[in-house]
Amino acid sequence: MTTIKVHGHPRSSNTRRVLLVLKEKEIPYELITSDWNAAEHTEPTWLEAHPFGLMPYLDDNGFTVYESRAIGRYLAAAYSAKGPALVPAASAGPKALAAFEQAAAVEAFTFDPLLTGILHERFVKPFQGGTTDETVVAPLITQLEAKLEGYERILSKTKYLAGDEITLADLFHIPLLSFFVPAKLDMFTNEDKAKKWPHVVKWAEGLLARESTKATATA
Ligand SMILES: N[C@@H](CCC(=O)N[C@@H](CS)C(=O)NCC(=O)O)C(=O)O
Repeated sequence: MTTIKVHGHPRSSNTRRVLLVLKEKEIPYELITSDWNAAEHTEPTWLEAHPFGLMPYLDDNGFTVYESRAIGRYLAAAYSAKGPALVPAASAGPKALAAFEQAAAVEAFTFDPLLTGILHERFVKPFQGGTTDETVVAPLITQLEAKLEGYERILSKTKYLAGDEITLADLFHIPLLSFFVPAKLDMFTNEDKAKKWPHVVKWAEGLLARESTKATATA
């Protein structure tokens, strides 16, 4: 078997999402680190595999796929016999699939945009020589905290977002959950806040303590 190649960067959260799935499923892989400063991801050969010129993409013996969440789903389907399933089996039926897809959609369309907006202000802008605009951050934090109340309603009933087994929907949160402490987001550390969503705190701490999380951490 040819080793799976991930073209991306260890500091790219979207690359990390893919590496986490590979680690969880114990699939051997090689990370081919792109030259981010030289914008290698915009070169013609890269665009052959990723038409939008972003990281990461995966090469499985000549088959290429991009978009971190699509890559995760590909790995779960192509390597279903290896490691934990991470998605409901077809035999589990449409209701199990719906539970998984709704959890995955919450991550992609609610959690990710809010965190991306906050991290853009608190990390990307200062890195690019600009300054954080806290008037942009404040409403995003308010929205995120309101969403954590929704997460609490889910996680007070089931251990993970789509039931009592971990799925891709949980794992997909890890790259941006890892930024809560460095981005000074205190929802899990401020006692008054944390007591509003104790099950979310436990879930997040559990995800951040996983071996796959530690193995893919860069700092
Ligand atoms: N939705 C895409 C997002 C990919 C993405 O934005 N990757 C970032 C790195 S984390 C990137 O390539 N940035 C380089 C750029 O914007 O030029 C995915 O999930 O793979």
